[in-house]
Amino acid sequence: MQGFDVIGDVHGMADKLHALLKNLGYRRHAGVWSHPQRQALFIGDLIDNGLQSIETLTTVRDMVEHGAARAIMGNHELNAIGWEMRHSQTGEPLREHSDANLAHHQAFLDSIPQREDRLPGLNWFKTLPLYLQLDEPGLGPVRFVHACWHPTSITALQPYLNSNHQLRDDAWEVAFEEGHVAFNAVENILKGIEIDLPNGMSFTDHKGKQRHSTRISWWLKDADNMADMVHIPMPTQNQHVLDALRQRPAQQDLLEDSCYQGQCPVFFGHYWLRWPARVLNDKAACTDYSAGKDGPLVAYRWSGESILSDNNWVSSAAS
Ligand SMILES: [Mn+2]
Repeated sequence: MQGFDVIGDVHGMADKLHALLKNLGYRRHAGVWSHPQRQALFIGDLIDNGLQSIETLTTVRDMVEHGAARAIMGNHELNAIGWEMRHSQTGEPLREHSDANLAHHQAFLDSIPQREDRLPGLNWFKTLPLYLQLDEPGLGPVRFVHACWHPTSITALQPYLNSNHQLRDDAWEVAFEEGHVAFNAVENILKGIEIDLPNGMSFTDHKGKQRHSTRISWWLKDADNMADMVHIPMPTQNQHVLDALRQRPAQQDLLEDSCYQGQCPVFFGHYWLRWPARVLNDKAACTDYSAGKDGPLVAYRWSGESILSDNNWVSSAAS
């Protein structure tokens, strides 16, 4: 094994997935994509947005079952499970069937309209680890998580996980119970850490909604001010917020608790970055370049290097 090809959020775009696998040198044998020396690693969010859910799940699941790939859970797999599962006491779906939640999940429901046809995929999602920490011979230590490597949350989650870092069968209800320690920890690692903006500040998101809290750029090694620490979309429209945050010193306790202090590389997806791909620093790389919309599907080809490099990106676009 020479390394992992860390593949970003596929979001139901099977054509991009197959183009990327081809560009990475994977070939189809008896219906299953594989590489003689490498393993693919899917960083979560296989579904929603695109309409090729069945093709995507077939490709990825076959690869995982034949040892050609590994996969971890994204927030969209988690939400898909919560959409179908019912609470043992109340009988309500674990994830509310609100209009907003439905809108996020519609493409998956449309591509597999019958519930009984969705169940095998959903049962497979339940087996996905919430994160992975690997140390393969010849490669060295490396970490994978969908949105945020947050040691405090990973520690808090331990009672709810089995030894393969899968959520235990009896932990699903609390993982969807707002305010519960398991809920908070799952939110942090699968959706990213959010902080409230100070003094009632808000920004406009891509749907025109005013938001009073924002994701933090947890991969930062250091930050001078609060503008450096937060992940605010559409910087030109939200310049006033960034200017105000720039006047505030970085919160040191937040840097220490939430920003990545690890010595080994960490890979994640989730943040809808824009091509061209670049590593965020020498230990952190996000592989989500918006394949779920108009971006390419992207992989970082990791071969054991402890310092990440922009020479190792491969995309689904014509090579
Ligand atoms: Mn995501």
